Amino acid sequence: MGIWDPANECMSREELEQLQLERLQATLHRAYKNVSCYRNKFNELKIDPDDVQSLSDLSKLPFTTKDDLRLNYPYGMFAVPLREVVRIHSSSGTTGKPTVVGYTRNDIKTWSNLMARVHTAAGITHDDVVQIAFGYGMFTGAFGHHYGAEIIGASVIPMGGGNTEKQIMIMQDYRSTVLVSTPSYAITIADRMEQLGVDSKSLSLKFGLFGGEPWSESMRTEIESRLGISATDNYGLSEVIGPGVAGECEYKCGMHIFEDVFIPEIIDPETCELLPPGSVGELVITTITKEAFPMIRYRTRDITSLDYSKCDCGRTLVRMKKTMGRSDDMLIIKGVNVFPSQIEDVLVAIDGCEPHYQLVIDRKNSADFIEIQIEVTENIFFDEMRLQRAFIDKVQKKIESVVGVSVGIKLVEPKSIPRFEGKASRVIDKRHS
Ligand code: DLL
Repeated sequence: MGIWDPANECMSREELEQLQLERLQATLHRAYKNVSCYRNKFNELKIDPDDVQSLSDLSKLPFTTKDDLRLNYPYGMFAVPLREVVRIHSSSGTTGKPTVVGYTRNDIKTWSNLMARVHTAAGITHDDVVQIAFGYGMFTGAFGHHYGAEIIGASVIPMGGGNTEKQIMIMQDYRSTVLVSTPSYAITIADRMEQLGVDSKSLSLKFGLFGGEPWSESMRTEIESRLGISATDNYGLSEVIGPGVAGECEYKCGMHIFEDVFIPEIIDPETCELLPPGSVGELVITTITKEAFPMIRYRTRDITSLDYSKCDCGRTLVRMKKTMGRSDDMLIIKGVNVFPSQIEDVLVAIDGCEPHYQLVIDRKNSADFIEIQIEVTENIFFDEMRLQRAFIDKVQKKIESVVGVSVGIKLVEPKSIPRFEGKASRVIDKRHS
């Protein structure tokens, strides 16, 4: 498969590090000069941008967090005057004010180029018809994918999120070859197709580019077989650029991070210490080419690890593993750390479980208790009690062996768990209500 930007995606590590250092130094100077939040933080630690003489000096710099963005709402983190900003997006904060991000004309070019890399790595070419099923609006997902697909010359259908039946009709009539959405929406579409009696083989669909939320390998297998496509993962976040930070190639062995534009680090989320290559921890990203909204050591809260080994696709860029989820989504059940994605991975692989589930956390006799509500296929739901009991036992044992805490299982009727058109929200925590 092709590589969109071989000069930047296949550099030797030595060349790449030299480029990163030059770009980092330029970014630090610009941020220090133009953004008071960075200037104040650097001054407090008595750090001058000139103190960064090597990439390893990056670890001396302070982190940037979502709180910094909130405190500087709306435009305080911008490094250019508003007249140079051509686009504003914001992230979907669940509490308080959203965070606002800006792009100059050059930033939009950078973003489009990054997204062209994501699409090319996933196998998309100018012959494809790309149906974007993300909401166009403040969310960065739709615009980013739209620009990338358009730049490589594919035919873009800006369908937007939701309206599942229409999505399917457009897929049939316009012969879409690529679906871009969240993985959970891909499942919603597959379900609806099944209900409508639409066979995926009758469609022209070949590829799915999914991102915006964690999803397990089992979910990938499920989506690939139900939609008859090759599904790749792509990652990003609005604070850093939107989608386009990293994407999988055809080998699907981690998402290549575009290191000529972003420097990734992995830290221990508790101690904030930098961890050695290969360790699992929180991803921290520094942008090194962005003009309007440079981010220095932004704490993403996403838990992953980095793999520097060679990839057969020819890209020399480091790969990040599928994220386990965000450190703030991690559940602490009886003192044990549990990621919803671990539970999903087990569930989706079990025959008879639908990929629709909800985790309800509560306190029972003053101890944490997690109940997993799982939608099951019709035949299991209506099976006799004895068989249902055996099924529950099997699921319970499998999950407990993976997460290491006891869990309760409740089978629920087909189609009773909410479906998602955007990012899924599967955890109901009743402990503090
Ligand atoms: O979700 C950007 C995006 C859109 C990426 C479409 C990929 C596709 P935000 O709304 O700011 O931006 O949310 C960012 O979503 O910190 C992760 O926790 C999560 N996330 C995004 N992509 C993935 C992924 C967009 N592939 C937050 N796997 C991030 C796991 C993901 N989590």
